[in-house]
Amino acid sequence: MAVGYRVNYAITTMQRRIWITLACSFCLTLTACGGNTAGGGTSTSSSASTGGGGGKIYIGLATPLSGAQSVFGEDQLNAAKLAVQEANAKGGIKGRQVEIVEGDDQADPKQAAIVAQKLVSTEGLLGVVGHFNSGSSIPASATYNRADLTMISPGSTNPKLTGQGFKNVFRVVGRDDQQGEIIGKYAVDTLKAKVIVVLHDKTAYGQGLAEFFKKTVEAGGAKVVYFGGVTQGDKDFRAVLTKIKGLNPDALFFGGVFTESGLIASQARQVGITANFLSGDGSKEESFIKTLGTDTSKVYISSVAQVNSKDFGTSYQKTYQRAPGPYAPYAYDATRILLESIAKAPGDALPDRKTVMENVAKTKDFPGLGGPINFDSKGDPVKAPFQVFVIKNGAFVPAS
Ligand code: ABU
Repeated sequence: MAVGYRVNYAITTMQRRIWITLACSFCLTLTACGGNTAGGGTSTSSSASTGGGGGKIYIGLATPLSGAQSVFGEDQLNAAKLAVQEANAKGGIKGRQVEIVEGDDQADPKQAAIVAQKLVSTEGLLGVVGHFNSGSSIPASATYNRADLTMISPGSTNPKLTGQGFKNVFRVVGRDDQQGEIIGKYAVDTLKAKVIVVLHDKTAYGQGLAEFFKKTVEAGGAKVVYFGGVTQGDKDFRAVLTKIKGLNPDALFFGGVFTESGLIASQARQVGITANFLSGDGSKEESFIKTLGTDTSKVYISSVAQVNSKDFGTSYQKTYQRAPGPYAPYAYDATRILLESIAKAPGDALPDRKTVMENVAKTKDFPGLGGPINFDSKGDPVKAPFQVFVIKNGAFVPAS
């Protein structure tokens, strides 16, 4: 069935991963899900390869697999594995089994650059699903670009990613200029916010989304009375929140991920801020709700549109004994698009990396879980909606 490996190589028997320590500072792993490990998978050749590593096909999955955001990465890995297992069960691609080469970027731009270099150097690797964080995808994309290696991000939403003119870069989610507009309009049009505070985590994603949100609410007539950054990893935001309380805002927006947003939302309540709390897709994670506690009123989170695919949900639940997270369907679709683009090459021979990239660009009405997927000339999906969620009975549900 599906096979894969993690380069930087550590393997647990239980997870059937072979871990070979190459360097302690990064982690790419080859996950074996029933097949052999790939000989030659650590080749330093950056040339496009046909059938390196024993006639298998290798694709990369680059995402945070350890660290605070690993919940996102594991979800994407699970989904990619499902797509690969399905392809392998049907005989593979051009008669070859597919393996996933996992790259753990730890949601860290520096680690992402190292992972990208390792993936580029992996012989026989024909494309990458990833990265997740915009701050990782943007620097990694230049490395992949130099090697004509396709990357399809299942979650990076910063517009800069596809604004660089790279022909190898694609994503299956929308952009933060779109998301910022949706949540910004929700703040002014639906919540009638007039005095707004905007915080962000100083990352490419968080600050970028905060800027798009600010632009939208100001265009809508609201006043942004404070715009500032906080530090990722901090746990106590009460000093800045106490200052913000004195500004008497009616809305507080945070651009960043759940690791900080849950704390900020709950500590805002603790210091007496009663304003609406808004954030983006990086906050749509169950632990945000747990951190927030019982008072989940006046909380509004924009995110990628919820994909309701019964078959995928059932298959994911059966395989992993839990429901898929918001990016699982996107990682599943990104993986299937990559595999289809490899399969499209005529004959039995495997395409080179450039051909895969060209085939991805030609994707036409790919049957994604949320509807047909097409890419524009930048590599953005033609249609990739966002929606606003609230919390009801301990779960995110679309706002009415
Ligand atoms: N889109 C939310 C989190 C991933 C990113 O950094 O874009």
